[in-house]
Parts: sequence; C-alpha cells; structure tokens
Amino acid sequence: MTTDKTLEPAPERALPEPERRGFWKKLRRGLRMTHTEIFDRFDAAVSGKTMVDEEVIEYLEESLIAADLGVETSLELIERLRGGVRPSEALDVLRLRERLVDEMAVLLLDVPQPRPRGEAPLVTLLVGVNGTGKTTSAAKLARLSLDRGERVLLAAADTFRAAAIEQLALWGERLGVDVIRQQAGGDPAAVVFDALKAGRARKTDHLIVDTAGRLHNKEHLMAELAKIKRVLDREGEGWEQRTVLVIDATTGQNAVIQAREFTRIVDVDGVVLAKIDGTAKGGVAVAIARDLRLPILHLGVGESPGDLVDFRPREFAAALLGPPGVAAG
Ligand SMILES: Nc1nc2c(ncn2[C@@H]2O[C@H](COP(=O)(O)OP(=O)(O)OP(=O)(O)O)[C@@H](O)[C@H]2O)c(=O)[nH]1
Ligand SMILES: [Mg+2]
Repeated sequence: MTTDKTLEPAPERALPEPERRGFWKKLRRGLRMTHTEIFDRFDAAVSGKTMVDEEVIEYLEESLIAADLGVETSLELIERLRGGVRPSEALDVLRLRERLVDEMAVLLLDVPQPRPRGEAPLVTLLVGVNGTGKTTSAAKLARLSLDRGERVLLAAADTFRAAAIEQLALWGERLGVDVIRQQAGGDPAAVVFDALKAGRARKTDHLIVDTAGRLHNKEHLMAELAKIKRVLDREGEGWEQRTVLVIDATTGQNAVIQAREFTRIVDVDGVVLAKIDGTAKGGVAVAIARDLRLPILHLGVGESPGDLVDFRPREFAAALLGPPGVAAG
C-alpha cells in the first residue's frame, strides 16, 4: 500500500444514467478481445467441473499472463484468489469471477490516480511514439471537452509532415474546433506560442497540443519537446499544464517498455492507452499502471472521436474479468 497522500485515489464518482450505459457499452466493446483471450480457455477448463481445482486456477493464471497483465500481477491475483478459496470448495464460477474482479479492483485502486481537474484552463501536451494514436486522441479529448460544454482549441505542433497538420485540421473541421497551425517544417514551439496567445484571447478552457513522435532520433525529439515545454513554462501562466503520453495497446508488453523509455525523456502526468479495442493484450493497462506507476487517464476504444472512455478501476476490472452481462455498480 502506498502512504503517499497525493497518490490516494479519489472516490470514484458514480456515473449518472444514461452516461453509465454508454460508458459501459464502449468499455466492454473495447475490452472484448482481451476478455475473450482470458476466458475462452478458462471456460473450456471449467466446463463439466464442479470443484475449483488446481487445473482451473492454472488455466486462469496462464490466461491472465497471455493477456499481458504482467507475470507479477497475474501471480499476485492468483495468490489473492487462492487465499479465498478453501480446498475442494464447490466451484461457483460466478463467485470465482466476482472475487477476481474485487481483487483486481483492489490492485488498481492502489496505483496513482489522475489529478482532479482544477478551475484553471488546461493545456494538454500529447506526446508519444510514431503512430500510437496521438492525433486521434487529440480529437477524442476535444470531443470529451466539447461534451462538457468547454471551449476547445487544437494546436498542430506536429509540423514534421504536412499530412499531420492536415489530419488535425480535418478533425478540427469535423468537430467545429479551431486549429492553430503553421506551415509544415515550421517550429512546433512557435505553434504552441501562438496557440497560448489565441487560447487566452478566446477564453479557451482546454488547449490540446498534438506533437510529432520520432523515437529513432531521441536527441531531436527531446530537444523539440523541451523547447515546447519552455514555451509553456514561460508563456503558460494561468494555465494548468499536463503532459499525456499516448501508448498503443496493440504492442502489448512493448508498450510498457515504450512508456518506460518515454518517461526517461519527458515528465509524464498520465497515459492515454489507445487501440485497446484492437488487441487481446489489454491487460497491459494494468502493467503500465502498476509497474510504471503512471495514472491511466483514458482508454481509446475505436477510431472515432467518441471512442474514448475514462479509466475507472472498478469498472475496468468488471469489464475485463467479470461475468458477461453484469455491469459494475
Ligand atoms: N482501433 C483503434 N484505432 C485507433 C485508436 N486510436 C488511433 N487509432 C488509429 O491508429 C492510427 C494512427 O493514429 P494517429 O492518431 O494518426 O497516430 P499518431 O500518434 O498521431 O501518429 P503520427 O502522427 O504518425 O506519429 C490511425 O489509423 C487511427 O485511426 C483506437 O483507440 N482504436
Ligand atoms: Mg499524429
């Protein structure tokens, strides 16, 4: 257990209906492949059985590892589960899974939670390796803020390719959000400078900055992000700032390695785990939260701006491990 007060989880806000229903549907859809990965073999293993035996537990353990929860976390979950199962206890699969959800929720509530949003306008700097989903996540975060009635501005600070600027501009058009941009090859820090100025003049609530991601040239990337950070520090008075790392969940355990490397270059406040819908390795969310102690802010569950859900430990555990058709309360 952590004793650091700042890491103590805030109590989860109950979601009002029908928000809860929409959230639950998207989360379930996003975790479908991972859920199947875990329970296909488990279901096969328990079929025809009445007792919890070693074989069932072992299948479960292997499946959790296969879903990239991380070996340590998987073993810990199994140990906790074993602690609650009496030898030759009559098997109640539902109960077993409910217990699994509870144990997982306990583990996930013991990781750093996102800082609550303050009153000040917010700048979100999106960073990450090539192709992880930064630009799409910028559009998704914009949509989330728009839904909350906030004034949003996007900044195209990935000036590396003209196509990158066009991609963000297109999202801006579709969402009805202005995009601050310069020509391709321009200075990303200058774009951020312009965006802060524009944001202040327009009383923007949320400025979302898209950046380029090239890890094959770490020096360049580091220099570019450092320069953007300097502009934010110098010109960003009155703005709350956060750096959000976008990670591609489909790369499984490599995503954890990628995140670790990135946190060496930049101070990261939280993670958006994109493309969790496209992988059976969605357990990597748990590995990132636990091994790197980075708060997971959102999960990307599709390619549309609406396909972003908050990471809520209890609900995540229930969607990942709970019996089908049971929604978390
Ligand atoms: N299924 C799925 N696809 C996603 C998700 N997020 C992004 N994508 C897709 O992943 C691809 C790359 O997304 P981008 O947003 O362009 O990634 P990026 O990090 O901005 O890429 P670069 O600018 O080239 O570094 C696109 O085809 C997106 O539609 C997601 O949550 N689910
Ligand atoms: Mg991009």
